[in-house]
Amino acid sequence: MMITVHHLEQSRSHRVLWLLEEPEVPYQIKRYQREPTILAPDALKKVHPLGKSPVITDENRVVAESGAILEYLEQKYDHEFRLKLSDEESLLQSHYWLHYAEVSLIPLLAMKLIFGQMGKAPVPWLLRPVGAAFGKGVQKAWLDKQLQPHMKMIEQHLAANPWFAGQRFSIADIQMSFPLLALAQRVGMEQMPASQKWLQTAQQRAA
Ligand SMILES: N[C@@H](CCC(=O)N[C@@H](CS)C(=O)NCC(=O)O)C(=O)O
Repeated sequence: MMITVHHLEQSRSHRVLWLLEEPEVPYQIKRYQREPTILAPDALKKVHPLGKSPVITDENRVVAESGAILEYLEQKYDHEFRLKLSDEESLLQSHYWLHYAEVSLIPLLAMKLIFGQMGKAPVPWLLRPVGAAFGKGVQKAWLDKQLQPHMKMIEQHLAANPWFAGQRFSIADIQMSFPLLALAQRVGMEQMPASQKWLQTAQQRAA
């Protein structure tokens, strides 16, 4: 039985497709469209109780969480070591960025999205000016300051290393692609030339 990627449009599920394309593992895609609320449709809850994407099915297994999926697929299918790392230092780096992306960086970027939307629907139109001012205030006084050291750390790392795990492209780069694309869109990367270069180089890969 083939791997099925339960793929929600415009979501971090692109990471799983990218990973499968790197070592050219055969897979099929089941597509899901977002509801008008931008939430995932209920059909995804039939695959996994949280109903989030990405989630994959492989034989009789269901695997969720992007980081766990990337590690599972790499372990099981990257027979030719196209992505697998072997030296301890790179592995440590790869683990760090794999977890850091979802646990530390993405929650701040999700807040950026939410506070940036407070002047728009579905907030009732009468409250939108107040919502917009509140959202801007929180971003300026707190959120943007929180994001600064993250941006500095990422930029310094990519100025010193071509890839997140060091010298070789790895699942850490695939995992970090989602928050870096969100950073580029929601915050801007004018102060991050090495990160911009990383994004361009990563996007030029055939996979
Ligand atoms: N930490 C999870 C997050 C999964 C997640 O929240 N996915 C979003 C798409 S980017 C989703 O399914 N959103 C729709 C919803 O929450 O209903 C992962 O990395 O897989």
